[in-house]
Amino acid sequence: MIIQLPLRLIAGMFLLFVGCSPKIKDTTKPNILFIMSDDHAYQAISAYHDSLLQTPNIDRLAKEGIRFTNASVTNSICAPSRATILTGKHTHLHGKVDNRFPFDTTQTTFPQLFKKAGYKTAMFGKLHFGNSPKGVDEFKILPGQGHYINPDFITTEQDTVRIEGYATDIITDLTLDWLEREAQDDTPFMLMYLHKAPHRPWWPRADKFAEFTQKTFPEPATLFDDYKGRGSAAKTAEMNLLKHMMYSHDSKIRPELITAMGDQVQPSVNEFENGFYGPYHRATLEQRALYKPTLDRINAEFETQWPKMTDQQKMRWKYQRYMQDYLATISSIDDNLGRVLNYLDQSGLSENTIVIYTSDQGFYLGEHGWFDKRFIYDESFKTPLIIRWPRKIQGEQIVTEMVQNLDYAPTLLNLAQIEIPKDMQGKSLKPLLFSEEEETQKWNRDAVYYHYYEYPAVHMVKRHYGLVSEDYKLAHFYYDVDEWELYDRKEDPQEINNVISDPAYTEVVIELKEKLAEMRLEYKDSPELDQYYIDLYRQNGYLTN
Ligand code: SGN
Ligand code: CA
Repeated sequence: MIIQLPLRLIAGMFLLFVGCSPKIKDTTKPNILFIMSDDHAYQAISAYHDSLLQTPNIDRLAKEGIRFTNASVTNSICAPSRATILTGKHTHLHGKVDNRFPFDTTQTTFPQLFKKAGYKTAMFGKLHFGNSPKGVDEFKILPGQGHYINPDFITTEQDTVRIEGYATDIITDLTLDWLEREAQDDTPFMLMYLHKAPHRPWWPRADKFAEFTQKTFPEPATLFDDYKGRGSAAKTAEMNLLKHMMYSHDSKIRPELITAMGDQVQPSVNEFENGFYGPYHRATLEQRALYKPTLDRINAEFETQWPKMTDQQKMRWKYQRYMQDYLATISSIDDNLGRVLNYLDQSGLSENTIVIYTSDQGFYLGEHGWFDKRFIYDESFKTPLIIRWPRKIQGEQIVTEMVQNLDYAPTLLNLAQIEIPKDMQGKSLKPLLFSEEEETQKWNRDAVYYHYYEYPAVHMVKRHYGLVSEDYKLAHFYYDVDEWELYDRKEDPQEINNVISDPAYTEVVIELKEKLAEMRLEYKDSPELDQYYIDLYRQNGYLTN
C-alpha cells in the first residue's frame, strides 16, 4: 500500500533525518595527514642517519610505521615535485617543469578527488605554485617561497594575512586549529601540512639559533670533492659551499662587517643585495633582540678568525654555519610534529589516520662540497618517506623497493578506495604496505625515471634525464652539452667515478641506454618534448643564445 504523504511533510521528515545525522558514517575510510617539509635531506633524520641530528618525533613515525629507504623524486626541485605529487604524473606531462611557470590548474589533482569522494580537505603552509590549490575546503598558503619570520599567508578568501611568529610553529597552529574544528565528526579528512623549513635562507627560531650555533657537526666524506671523474655538469654547478654560499644571506655575517673587512673577504659569487636584512627586518624589535646576541657572537668570530683561515678552514667554517642553521630549522619541525602526533593520540585519531612524512626532494649537506639539490645524484634524488597507519600497517618495517613521489597520489587514492585516474603514471604502493607475501609480489619495478629542466637558472645545474636501477645510475646531460654519466651504485655509492667510458661497462651501457629509451617511451617523454621545454625558455627570454 502506498501512503500518500503531503509534500511538505515529506520534505520536513527529510530535513529532520539529515539534521539528525550530518555525518558520513564510514569508518572504513582512513583519514590522511600528508606532511611535507621543503628540502629536508634524509641525512638529517635520525631514523635514517643519526650522526647529525636527533629527530625523535619523525623517528617515532618510522618506528610505528614503514620507512622507505629508496624513495626518490622524478625531478629534484620544489614546484615540479609538488606538481608530480598532486597529479601523479611526470614533469613533462603536468608541465610544471621548473619553479618559474605557474601550475596549469585545469589538471586534476588528488585533493580534488578526495573532496569529490566526500572527504573534508585542507592545506596549510607552502605550495609554491604561483596560484591557489584546488580541491581544498580551506587553505592558508605561503606566497611563493614564504618567510620564516612573521610570514604572510594567502587565505581561502584570497586575502593575504601576516601572522606574527615563526613559520614552522604557525603552520602547525593552523593545522591543529583545523583538526580541532573539523576532525571531530565522522567525515574522513585529507589534510596537507606543508612546512617551509628547512628551505633556504635558513632562519631558525631565535632559541634554536642560540642552541645550534654552539654545536659542531661531522663532515661528509666528499666535502672536498674536486669533481674529477665526473662530467662538466658537476664542475659548473654553482652550489659549492666555499664559492657560492653567501656570507650575509647564508652565514648571517652583517653586510657592513663584510664591507669593513675589505680585501680580507673575497667577493662572494652571487651575494644577494638584501640577503641578510631582508629576512632580519621582518622581525619586530623584540624578536630582533632575541637574535642579536647570537648574531653578535658569530660576527665577532668571523671578524677575528676569517682572515687567518686557509681555504680548507673556510670551507669547514661555512659547512658548520650551514649545518647549524639548517638543522636548527629541522629541530623545530620535529618539535612541532610532536605536538601534532600528541593531538592525534589524545583525540583518538591516530588509529585510523594515515600519516605520511616526506620532503619535496633531498638536499646536499656538504656532500660533494655542495648545498642545494637538482642533480640525479643520491642526496637530492632520494627523499625521506615514512608512512604510518596503526589500524592496518605493522610498525617497524623497512621497505627497500624503489618508490617515487609519482606514486603518492595513486597510493592515497587507493587506500581511501577512490578510483585512480587512468592517466596517472605512478603506482599505488599498497602491495608494499601490508606484510602479505602475495601482495608484495605484485610489485614489480626495476628502475625509475628522472628528468631535471631548470637551466640556465640559479645554481646552474644542467638539464638531464636518466634512469636509476638498484645497481646503476645512467644520466644524459643535454642542451648545451651532450654528456652521459654512469655510476655503479654498489661499487661507488658516493658517485664519484663516472664509468661511462670504462670498457668493463660497455655491455651495461648498451643495455641501460635501451632501457632508458623504453622508459621514455612508456612515460611519454621524448626528444621533441625536451626541445619544446627549451623553446619555452627561449620564448620567455630565459635563454641568451
Ligand atoms: C631559492 C633559493 C635557491 C633554491 C631555489 C629553489 N635561494 O631561489 O637556493 O635553489 O629557491 O628552491 S634563496 O633566495 O631562497 O636563498 S625550491 O625548493 O623552491 O626549489
Ligand atoms: Ca624544495
